[in-house]
Amino acid sequence: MFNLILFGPPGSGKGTQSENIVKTYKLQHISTGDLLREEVSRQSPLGIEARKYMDQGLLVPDEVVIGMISGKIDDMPDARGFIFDGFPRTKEQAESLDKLLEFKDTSISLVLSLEVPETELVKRLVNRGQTSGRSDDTEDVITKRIKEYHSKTAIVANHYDAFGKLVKLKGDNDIQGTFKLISQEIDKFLQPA
Ligand code: B4P
Repeated sequence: MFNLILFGPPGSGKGTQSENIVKTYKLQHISTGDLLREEVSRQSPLGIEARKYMDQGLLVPDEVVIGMISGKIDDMPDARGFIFDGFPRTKEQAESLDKLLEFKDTSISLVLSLEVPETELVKRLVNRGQTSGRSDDTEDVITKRIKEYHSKTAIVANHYDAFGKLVKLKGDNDIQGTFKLISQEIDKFLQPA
């Protein structure tokens, strides 16, 4: 099994590149952002709770997110592997993911960190906000999301770096250019399906 974490600040292209990776390598995509947005649009109790945090640019509490991921992994026992997109976002989430995978006799194979300058992140997300209708794609919420990334999420990279699993990639090329860099790293583990 090949398990990839796509890591990076908000707007670095995790969701965009996950689509390319799924098409080429046939991995199962787990995006906590997408899962949370589905709950919000269904107005489930979890979604109503999550929205309070998302609209302020804050991370949703760990226990909510970890519970969602565990169920998703269990739903796909025959997967070739998983792409974790936007998860883990805290050290606690990283430790929980490691335990969940260990329980299934597998582990994280690779962490690809998309490095993008902050001015470009803001530009991309403000741009997306003009059409996405996402309440968190406004300039003041984007600024808070980036702040939250630096205070709680950036340290997750150190956690995997200590195991020799982290690779940093330049994420401000165009979409195809960035995908080429990503493929070169995945190809060291797994051939396109
Ligand atoms: P996410 O849905 O994960 O969103 P993201 O980090 O903003 O986006 P991503 O990096 O995927 O960027 P994208 O490809 O879309 O999180 C949203 C919120 O959910 C969080 O703030 C938090 O509240 C909550 N949440 C999610 N996971 C959580 C967790 N684990 N724990 C707690 N809370 C959690 O790209 C952005 C834009 O850039 C797009 O418009 C795209 O077209 C453009 N773009 C991408 N690549 C480009 C390129 N190379 N060149 C030009 N434009 C590009």
